[in-house]
Amino acid sequence: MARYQNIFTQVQLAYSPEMGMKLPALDERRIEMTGFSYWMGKFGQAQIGPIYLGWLGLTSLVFGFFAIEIIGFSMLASVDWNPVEFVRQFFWLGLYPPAPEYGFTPFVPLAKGGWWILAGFFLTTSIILWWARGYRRARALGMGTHVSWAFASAIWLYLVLGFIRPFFMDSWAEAVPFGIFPHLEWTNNFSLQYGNLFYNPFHALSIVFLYGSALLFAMHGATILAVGRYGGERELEQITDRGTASERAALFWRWTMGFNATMESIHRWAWWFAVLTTLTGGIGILLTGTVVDNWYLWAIEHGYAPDY
Ligand code: 07D
Ligand code: 07D
Repeated sequence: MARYQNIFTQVQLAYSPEMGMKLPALDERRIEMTGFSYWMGKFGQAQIGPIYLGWLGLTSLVFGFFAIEIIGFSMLASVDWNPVEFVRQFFWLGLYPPAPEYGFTPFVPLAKGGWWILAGFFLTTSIILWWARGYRRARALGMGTHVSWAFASAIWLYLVLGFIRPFFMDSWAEAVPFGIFPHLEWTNNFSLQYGNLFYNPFHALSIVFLYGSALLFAMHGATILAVGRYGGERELEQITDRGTASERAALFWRWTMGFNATMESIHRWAWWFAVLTTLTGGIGILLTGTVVDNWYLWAIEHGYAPDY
């Protein structure tokens, strides 16, 4: 049997499915249906299922479906219910929040932004239920809840953009519209309106962590692949034994830059960089228009931009 396995040489098991260990917290809500897929096996495990779909997962999907329906039908209505135009113009169609005269009141006529509030409510409910699902599944497996807290950081930025900042600005009109290009236009206009986001130091921090995440992911992914021939992805033996893939991986970085992460610390680096991208981002957006009206003027005043 091939010992050095990669995407081209791997052996795919297709016998009785692996059902996982017996856990007291696992109940009948697990759907025991399983199957095998050759092509999924090229990307990850060939085995599909069993999947757990409890109430949190089910309700999350239902609310997500409501949100997508509202967004989709609003977009369809905006092209006079013409399906051909809907497909042709899809990337440019949008569902917009209420105009500034409605302030932050929840009671807005549906056609005047009420649909946006409703869709946002359903999407947010769906996302929060999905968060809770992840948290509960991790607990049921006796794991830490790191995935959930990283997801919470993304949800923080999402909530700042669509709810928390509009609340402090007392206007739904500040929130992001739904739609592919409409949300990019919002991003561009936001930067222009508040004096160029490049002068917002939290935007800069967020970029540092975003770029840092890509760099760390590239380094870590590449390092583990490079020691795949020594079984680098089988982590436990790697940590305790000498002369292993893990030790070579560490030595590679110590030789090239004089310092190396450990098997544990590299994952902490990755987690923190990803989490801090949206955490600092959310702070930067929340400060915009509430505390700072024009980042360029702010930057000149604080010696962050040159005063030409
Ligand atoms: C690869 C994992 C898979 C996830 C995907 C996203 C939807 C939305 C909705 C048709 C990395 C699925 C998308 C379900 C469909 C409708 C109504 C994750 C991966 C493939 N953006 N943004 C995109 C969202 C904001 C910005 C793409 C969401 C802010 C820029 C996609 C949110 C600002 C660019 C998308 C959100 C902003 C994009 C690819 C929420 C500032 C691009 C995303 C909930 C942060 C890029 C045409 C991707 C693009 C892009 C989704 C918020 C800026 C449609 C769901 C308001 C500058 N954004 N975005 O791959 O190609 O993520 O746009 O907050 O250039 Mg965005
Ligand atoms: C959006 C978190 C929410 C997502 C959630 C996921 C679903 C889909 C379905 C999978 C992304 C929900 C998922 C619903 C599920 C399926 C099928 C994370 C999100 C909960 N910028 N900029 C950032 C750069 C400029 C602007 C961050 C670079 C200009 C605004 C990032 C440049 C102007 C905002 C970043 C650049 C401008 C940002 C986003 C360069 C436009 C934000 C981080 C080189 C002209 C956001 C503080 C992120 C932010 C943001 C990068 C330029 C505007 C680091 C590299 C000057 C308004 N920008 N930007 O992870 O936090 O987003 O700012 O020019 O709001 Mg910027």
